[in-house]
Amino acid sequence: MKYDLIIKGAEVATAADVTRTDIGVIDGRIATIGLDLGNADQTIVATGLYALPGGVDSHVHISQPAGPNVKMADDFESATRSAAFGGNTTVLPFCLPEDHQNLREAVDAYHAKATGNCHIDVSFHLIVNRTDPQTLGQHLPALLEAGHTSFKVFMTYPGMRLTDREILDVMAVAKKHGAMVMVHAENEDAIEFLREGAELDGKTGPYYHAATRPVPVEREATHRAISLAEIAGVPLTIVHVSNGEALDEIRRARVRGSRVHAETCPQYLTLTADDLDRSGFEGAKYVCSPPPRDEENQVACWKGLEQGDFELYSSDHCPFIFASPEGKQTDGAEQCFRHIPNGIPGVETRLPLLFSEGVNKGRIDLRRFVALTSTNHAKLYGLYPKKGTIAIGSDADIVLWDPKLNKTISQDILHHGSDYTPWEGFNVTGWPVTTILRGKVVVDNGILQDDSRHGVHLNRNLPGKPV
Ligand code: DUC
Ligand code: ZN
Ligand code: ZN
Repeated sequence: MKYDLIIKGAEVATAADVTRTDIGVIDGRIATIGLDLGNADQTIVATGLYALPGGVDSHVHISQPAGPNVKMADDFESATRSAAFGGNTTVLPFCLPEDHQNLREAVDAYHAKATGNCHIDVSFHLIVNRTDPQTLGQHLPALLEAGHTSFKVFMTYPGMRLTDREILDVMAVAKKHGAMVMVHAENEDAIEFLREGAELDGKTGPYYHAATRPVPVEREATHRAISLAEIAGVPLTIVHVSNGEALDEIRRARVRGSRVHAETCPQYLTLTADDLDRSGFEGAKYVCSPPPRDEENQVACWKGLEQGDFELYSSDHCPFIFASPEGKQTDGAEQCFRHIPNGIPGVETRLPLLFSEGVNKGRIDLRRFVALTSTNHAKLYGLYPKKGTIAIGSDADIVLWDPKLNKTISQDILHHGSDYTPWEGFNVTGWPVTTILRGKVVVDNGILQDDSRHGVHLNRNLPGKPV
């Protein structure tokens, strides 16, 4: 057999095994896994490296409308470039309808933004922020059938949040079509109560973003979301879980027999609310929702990863420029935290942070790293086994990983559209050196190889079960 590409000499890791073997690629797919493969047009010698399934980051925000006069720092070109440098080959951004758009028009507009601009593959989750009969009766079912098999609902943010009844109505559509409901679990009324109190007391700096979204706000909403899903009879995914009490709600639900999936993010493992208390307006760089907590909750989230409670580890990449009136310094933000755009960049640093803090520190093994960063995302969101593994017939989406490469994370070495990283100065060991999408090298040793932007949109199957 003549291969287009052979990767030789790597330790090949999947969610199940780590084996020293070679990989032969034909027409963008893995054709053979074994030794002595013979000839290829291109051979990459990867001795001393791991070959991992390309990262699948199932929670990113790209070119998402973010309010009047605020602009997200990444478009599809810059976000997918940054993701590729970070060892990812697929990202799943959220499609949020603007006020004048219905859900179908919003998806069309996202396709127009993404087409021809992606360095890696993408697939859109939907955000359901309206529950009128046309949305629930026509647009959502048609889009689910067309392969957008997951959507997110919000329990916070005026204009986005749904009532309990609305969430139930949306869940009923998910049930009919077998789709996955993702929930942003924070109690908006409780937040507004606390926010008004903070404002009256003159507590308006970035830190009070965290103080007015304390753990019970998330714990209560997590419990309620799970209860609603039990009532509607659907599985659900709680995204960006930040603390031990919310995770306890998920554990208890599973003991009851509920199918609840859970995601956490690097910010809940490595940052704390004290970061929002940095001097001047620096704390705004760390404003995201839910906010980073304290060290005790970091430990609880690490335990959740170690024990297998979290199936997903995503970036929640939601980038804004710090030094811009269209970003973190938008009108009114320096006067009150209420106006600071929520979100931080992180698609490029997700994998190195978990490898360094998780694998190198003995908290998780390499197979679990692969499951948390790639395989489970592909399984849960209907992309497996095309994505998320190294197996015969799968897309040849492979990241070559140098487990010994030491880097200090810094804005200078990243490729996102934001002007800062929350992990400035954070030291990591383990870094992606080559990212391969469907058999083509996209990034090699810090250089974008091929700017022809081969990424495509993927229609997805129905959700499967993570490992
Ligand atoms: N929710 C997200 O999922 N991402 C960023 C901000 C938010 O509230
Ligand atoms: Zn969210
Ligand atoms: Zn998010």
